[in-house]
Amino acid sequence: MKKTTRFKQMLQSKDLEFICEAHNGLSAKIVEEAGFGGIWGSGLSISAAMGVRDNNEASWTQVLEVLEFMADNTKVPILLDGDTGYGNFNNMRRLVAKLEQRGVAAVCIEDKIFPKTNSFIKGEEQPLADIDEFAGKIKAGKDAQRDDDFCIVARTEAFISGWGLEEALKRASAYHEAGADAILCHSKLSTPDDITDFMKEWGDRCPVVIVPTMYWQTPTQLYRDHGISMVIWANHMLRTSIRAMQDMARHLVEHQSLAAVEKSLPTVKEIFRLQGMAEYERWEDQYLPKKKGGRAIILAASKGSNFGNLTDERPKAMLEVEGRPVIASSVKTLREAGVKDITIVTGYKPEAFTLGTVNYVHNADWQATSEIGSLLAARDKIKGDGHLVVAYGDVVARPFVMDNLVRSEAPMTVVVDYKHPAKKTRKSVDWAMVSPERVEGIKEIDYHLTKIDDTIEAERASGEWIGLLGLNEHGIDVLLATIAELEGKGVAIASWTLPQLLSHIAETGKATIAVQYIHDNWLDVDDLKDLSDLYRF
Ligand code: SPV
Ligand code: MG
Repeated sequence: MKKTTRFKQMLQSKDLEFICEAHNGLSAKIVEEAGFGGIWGSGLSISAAMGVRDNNEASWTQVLEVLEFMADNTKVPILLDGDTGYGNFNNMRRLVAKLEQRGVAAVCIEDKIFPKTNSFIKGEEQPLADIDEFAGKIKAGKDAQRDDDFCIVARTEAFISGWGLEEALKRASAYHEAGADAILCHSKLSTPDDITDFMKEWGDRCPVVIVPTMYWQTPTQLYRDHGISMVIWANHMLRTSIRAMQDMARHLVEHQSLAAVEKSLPTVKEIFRLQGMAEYERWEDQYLPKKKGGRAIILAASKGSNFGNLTDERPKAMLEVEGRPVIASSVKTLREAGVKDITIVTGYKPEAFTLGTVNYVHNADWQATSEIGSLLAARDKIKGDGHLVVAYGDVVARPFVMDNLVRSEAPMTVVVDYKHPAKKTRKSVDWAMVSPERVEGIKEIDYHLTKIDDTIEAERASGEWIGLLGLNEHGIDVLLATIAELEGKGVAIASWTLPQLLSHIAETGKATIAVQYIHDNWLDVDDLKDLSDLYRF
């Protein structure tokens, strides 16, 4: 049902209806969630929340901006307190048009002079509008509305300004005749006498709305008994929040601690809920490209043999450059590529690993086993949704390298540097043999790995495997099946290296291992020179 139709129904229903003040998108949501069927866009509260007076200090378009947030954030109708209509008949026409465009169901205008002052401030001193002029304004508004159900509530301030019942009735009749959908009869008395006097004479000529801010002690049944249509709780969200904020601010100044108050507060999660984060997350799932790098296993069991006593207390993956462990760079790059579930396999000095946001698995047999032994220590993490990255703990690559790897569609993918110079200090290099032979400048060729071997001569190799392997769900199945098959044959698979296993898979044709070529943009940390390179990386 349209908000306008709903509001009109509320006005016209036989039941006494209640709407409650809100002054921004959040309070509007809170009012709606509490169960109110409608919202009062209070001029007093909206201006106060802006830090200005209820004297039309905020421009009408500024008020409109607030109303738009309120309407966007709720499904129940909003009755805007439109003050005097912010000008004459012409301003009223434009106001109604804009309110309809922004999803506001109804507007209430009061018979005072622009710029107005709040009714509870020197009410007697505020001149009333000329009756005919105000009736013309109502007509103009009714003629401007495009939606038949948009409502205009005409508010008379006859009691507020001290004119009394006769004037109130005269004005209400004129406004009703001009087309107003309801009359708001306002009073500043602490008793409901103005209202009950009015209702006795007015009868059921058209719906009557009241604002019992001052006669707050009146039992609600009295309004029913007098045939009132709608009650507006006009400022109670604002006043509640003022008290809560004052108390909290004073407490924090005084105690400089959250300890005594935290438990009394809504959680930060509750803020997120009110902001509709659940909806955002559904949209994220629907519209953001799915990052495939679901999980990563980083093999970091080895000590590192070229660092002398630097590795007495920690493995090379935990050596620090500028206060940051080597492996933290890999973790950061993985995260940036969307890989959230990261497991580090430790061996040597597991207690040295202090990164907080990753999982750890320990390969207790790290000295007797090799890379596959470490990988199998994290066996539970191999299978799962989406992509798996297997990385050496001492390899650092630029984010785009990792990004391309997790986006690969191939069952298995390795990253190969096509001309990384073999470093003299290193005992072995994982030379990759790739087919077909690389053609400079052409990207569309599907290169695949035939072998990784550290015994062939550099000149024969297509490049160097940099220690990054990506697998999709099919690739993971092949990897696990291959391991199971080898274990079944009694092969001591735990002592195999990753290159051995990848070569076996390539050679037996169990899966095609795609090659992503890069040049530079990565390094592995084998010695002190590498560490200083990482400093500049
Ligand atoms: C408002 O809420 O801004 C009103 C009601 O106009 S009153 O403050 O009672 O005038
Ligand atoms: Mg007001």
